[in-house]
Amino acid sequence: MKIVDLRSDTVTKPTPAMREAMYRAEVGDDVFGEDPTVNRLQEMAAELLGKEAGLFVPTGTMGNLASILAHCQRGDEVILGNQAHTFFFEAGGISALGGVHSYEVPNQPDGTLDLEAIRMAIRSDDAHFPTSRLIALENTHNRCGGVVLSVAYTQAVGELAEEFGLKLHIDGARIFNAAVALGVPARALAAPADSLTFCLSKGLSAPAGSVIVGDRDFIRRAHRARKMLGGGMRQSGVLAAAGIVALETMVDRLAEDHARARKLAEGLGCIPGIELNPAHPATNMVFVGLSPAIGLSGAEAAARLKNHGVLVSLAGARRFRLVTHCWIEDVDIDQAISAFSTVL
Ligand code: TLP
Repeated sequence: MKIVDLRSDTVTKPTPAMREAMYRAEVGDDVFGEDPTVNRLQEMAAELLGKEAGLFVPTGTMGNLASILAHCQRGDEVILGNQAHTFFFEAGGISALGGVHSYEVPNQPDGTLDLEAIRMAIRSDDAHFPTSRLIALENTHNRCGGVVLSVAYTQAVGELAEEFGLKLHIDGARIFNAAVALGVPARALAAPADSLTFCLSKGLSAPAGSVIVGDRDFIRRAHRARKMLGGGMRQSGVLAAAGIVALETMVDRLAEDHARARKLAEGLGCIPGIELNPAHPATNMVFVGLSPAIGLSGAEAAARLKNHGVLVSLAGARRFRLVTHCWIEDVDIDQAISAFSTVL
């Protein structure tokens, strides 16, 4: 039986072209800035996102953390969504390691933070308060359903940040999914931000790695933070080579993942007991709820789906997340729909 792994797009493996490029990669000591392949990836990333410079980091988590450390001092505050990956899933690193305080603003269902709520969260200059330093957005927004923040919204937040002398960081782990879904260049989504992290290891299918982009001075500080966090990887051109292939060959095809996510949602929507948000999927994620009529817990349903070769991740007691990616084909979508239909 074929295993249809819809737990995440992080399960994607390097393509044959990536393995070939990894084998052939020219390398050097990247902590000295001497790995030509890493340097090429960083330049490509900066160019694509319309920023001065880039920095290759091992993970999206380190990319967000190094960016926040490069923007903030201890006791500074970052305003971010209460559903943000950085708030939820990054082990509290910004406060544990950076002494950075978080101010959580409720994410709206469309992944945005209400502009007025951000404005209210910005502290006045008072010794009682932490110092507001940074606003962080997430695009696409994972826990809000893989939804996309528009260029106009991002610009509005950028203007607000500027009005109060704050910086704007974007967790753009899946920024290329957002760009493809909106039909805009990724640089348009990055333009209002001072920094952005994107991942090569998710829908773009590289084995590991993320890139931070921003201006040269910011990247210099992020480079120091990366070293401090233990992320100076030496001959990491072997990994960067796969990242270059990812950027060259895997971006446009993300539209196929989005189309398959829609097909999956359509099929699941016909099964009694399944609850879906009719406005979704916006990109490659389908969140599925179980109606009270279904007498199984989420964990029980997931275990039964696994017996039918379909892997999903739990996103709540009775909620799953299903993520399409380049290793998922049309027949796999059919297998997933029929497994749900049998199990429920
Ligand atoms: N997200 C993973 C899990 O951690 C939930 C996933 O399967 O989706 N930002 C966003 C928006 C992310 O979704 C993720 C990973 C990260 C950052 C962290 O990236 P990594 O895993 O490379 O540290």
